[in-house]
Amino acid sequence: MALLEVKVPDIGDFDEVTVIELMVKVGDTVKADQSLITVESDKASMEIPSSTAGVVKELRVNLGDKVKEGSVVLVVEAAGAAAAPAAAGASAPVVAAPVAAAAAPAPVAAAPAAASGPIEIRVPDIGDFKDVVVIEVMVKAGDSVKVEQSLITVESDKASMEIPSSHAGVLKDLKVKVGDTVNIGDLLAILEGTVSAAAAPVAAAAAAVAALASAPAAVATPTAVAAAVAAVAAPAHVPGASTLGLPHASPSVRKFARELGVPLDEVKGNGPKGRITQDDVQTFTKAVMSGAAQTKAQAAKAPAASGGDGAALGLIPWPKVDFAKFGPIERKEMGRIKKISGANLLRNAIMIPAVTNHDDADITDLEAFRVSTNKENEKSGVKVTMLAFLIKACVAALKKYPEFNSSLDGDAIVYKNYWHIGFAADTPNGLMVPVIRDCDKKGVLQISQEMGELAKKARDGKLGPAEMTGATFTISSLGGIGGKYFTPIINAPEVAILGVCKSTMEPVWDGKAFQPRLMLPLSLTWDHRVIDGAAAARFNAFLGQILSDFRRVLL
Ligand code: CAO
Repeated sequence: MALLEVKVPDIGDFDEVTVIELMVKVGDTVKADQSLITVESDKASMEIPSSTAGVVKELRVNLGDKVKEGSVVLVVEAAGAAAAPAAAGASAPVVAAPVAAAAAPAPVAAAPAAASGPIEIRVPDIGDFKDVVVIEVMVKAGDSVKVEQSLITVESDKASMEIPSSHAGVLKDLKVKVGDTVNIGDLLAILEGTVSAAAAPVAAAAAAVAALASAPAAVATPTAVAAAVAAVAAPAHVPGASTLGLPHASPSVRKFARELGVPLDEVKGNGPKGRITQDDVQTFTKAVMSGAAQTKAQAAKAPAASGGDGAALGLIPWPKVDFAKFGPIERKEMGRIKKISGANLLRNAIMIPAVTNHDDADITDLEAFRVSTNKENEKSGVKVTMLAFLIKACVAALKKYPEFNSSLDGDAIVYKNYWHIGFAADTPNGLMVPVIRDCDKKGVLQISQEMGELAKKARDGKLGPAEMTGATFTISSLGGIGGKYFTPIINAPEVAILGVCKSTMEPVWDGKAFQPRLMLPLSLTWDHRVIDGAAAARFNAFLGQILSDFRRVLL
């Protein structure tokens, strides 16, 4: 078996290009024409294919290496006679004819290269390529264009390249847009000419392309052609020509992203110099599919945490105000948790026909019991909180009024025979809702203990997804802070939520006299699609009865 060196083919005018991706490793079996590495200049990126089939024995390049024509990429043990250096008909970039040599007739690019007047700019000879896709348009009608300034970027499955203007002038009419496919000779743009002729380098490079195209078919591989076209598109320096805005990725990654419909400019590149790799595209796709991330297009359609622009709801646009006009400001991006919970709250606030009932519960005796229990249990380290009693009381009310422990599923109501209670926890990163499971089976002490542990985990940012899912009802307590009543937002797909505020001593009429009683304000928000107002009033009244005499929980 012969060992063959695979070398960088003729890459036109490029002195040195950088290796930005290694697509094979030692031990891999490669086919003839399979891409081995990706190289990149400031104007083009291209994949270098193998000239032979076989097994990779040695890699001679590393990421970041500079290579040029003739540099050895790797050593392959050829797979028998059949796979001797890729024969005619297949591609063979390593034997590409010297690109710059031939003095072929000047190609299509230029219409009469003279004087002023309309000038047609056409796609130069791009060899064997058919239907290359326009992936970026860098100019617009009205722009002044210089000779050699890049007009568009096109892409095949093996290379992306910029097509420059053969003339200077003012762009009158642009004939292509992103997504169009173009071929040799296609009209790209019409310029109003201002200078006399196409610049020599372009003409020379274009001639090189023509030479390549007129060479035997075997040499006109995508890579070689890409190199030649890149030579057309590779002036030493073109002010104003820019690849800015084009995501940094190899052609195959671009193609991969396009097939999946992934907006490449939204993908974070983790390759060298921030280049986007296939792994990055896959990670992005997984995140979008799992709901952990959104594309900009999705975010624009869905109401975002900050309100989106309301267009999806047919609302007038969100007011855009330059606050700095009125005084000093500081802008801070919202954290991840706030963004996620904001989007959920907005959906729930908009989509649920929610009503809130306010009521008071007399917790005088319960609070006395709580205080004495805590005294007795001082040594245990577990402090019983009012919220733990509320959870137990709510489970009793949910059992009596099962529609409060249900969810809507299309036209059906799903009643749950388990009682997992979520509680809103205020954390430095935003609101979180840990869930205590099977509260019907747990005592107040155990609930207090679990609540303390979960609240700590929430504040430390250590809650796992399983600890935040599966709730059948939620309680949001602001009792430790203050306030009288509020209107909590239902945590879909639940159908009700209880808001609790700070208890205060109030004079309560007992039929004969006013008595000082500790009253707890309750605010119950419920989904009117599932629950009626009368049921909500009964639920609150029942809850009040339990809280005023906790023995009822046992009934
Ligand atoms: N009335 C009067 N006092 C109350 C009370 C009430 N309803 N509820 C709690 N308190 C008291 C407690 O007894 C405690 O007092 P002591 O320290 O003297 O014993 C103090 O307030 C602090 O309680 P706490 O907040 O630490 O404990 P908790 O069990 O009441 O609440 C938790 C735990 C995690 C729910 C709470 O810390 C929290 O994060 N609350 C905010 C929830 C929230 O943000 N809701 C809004 C959601 S909508 O945006």
